[in-house]
Amino acid sequence: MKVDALIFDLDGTLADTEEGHRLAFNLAFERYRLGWTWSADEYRGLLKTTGGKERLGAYITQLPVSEVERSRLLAQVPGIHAEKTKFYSSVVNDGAIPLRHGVARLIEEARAAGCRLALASATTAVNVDALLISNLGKRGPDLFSVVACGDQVAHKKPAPDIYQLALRRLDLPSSRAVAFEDSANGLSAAVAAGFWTVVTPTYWTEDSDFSAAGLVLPGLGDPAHPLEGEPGRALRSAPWLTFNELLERAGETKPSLANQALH
Ligand code: XBP
Ligand code: MG
Repeated sequence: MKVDALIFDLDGTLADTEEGHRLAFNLAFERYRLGWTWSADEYRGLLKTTGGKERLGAYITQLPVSEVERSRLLAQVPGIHAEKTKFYSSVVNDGAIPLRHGVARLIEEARAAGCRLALASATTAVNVDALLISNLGKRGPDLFSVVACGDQVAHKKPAPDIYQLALRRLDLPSSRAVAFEDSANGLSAAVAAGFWTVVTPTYWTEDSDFSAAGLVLPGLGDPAHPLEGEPGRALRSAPWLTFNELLERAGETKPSLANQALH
């Protein structure tokens, strides 16, 4: 399989961002004097809804309040979310959220091989630039030929829309690209768009069904952070996922024959 592009999800895949999002939501709740605080446990459950605004809406919908109060709260979602995004992007701009191990390495290997890069994320556009610039320098965003994100599509993951948008903008069929995800919703979206997908779960997403993935790994790994038990468990050539092994694996297995790495 010729791979002309790698398409990365952002939150959880490029970087482990959800603790930052959770703290930013709680700061926005304080600013709005809502009396809400999302614990890590509660937030893990809320993450089943993709999209911060949609997540807030789902949370309000289940609150034991009158319909009048519910409508009042729902009308505040855009404002609360905008406040949250301000808090979140300042945390990212302070460099508090690094890329996951192996992401920069694989991006470099792909670029050296002439393979394009794209992003397909539910997160708000300003968060994308903040993360790429804080981790890859001011030219970070330029490394990505396409950034499909946030409200550019009506239906967020698990709908395939954001991946289909990225493909249209890349002018590629899904058979010429590989997707990278961290969550069940993200994997469903990528598979529905026809991708062979690598999944690297995080604490926030690990208890999910990833059987439709082409490859499941605890991370991408790199020489300074080799994957335990690799090569030999899920990988063949190195203790991290190399671009060359990615090409080999993407060309071989159908998603239903996924090789699951033991965690
Ligand atoms: C993950 C999401 C996002 C973030 C929060 O997106 O669902 O909503 O949790 O960001 P992905 P916003 O995994 O597709 O990158 O509050 O800006 O939505
Ligand atoms: Mg994600």
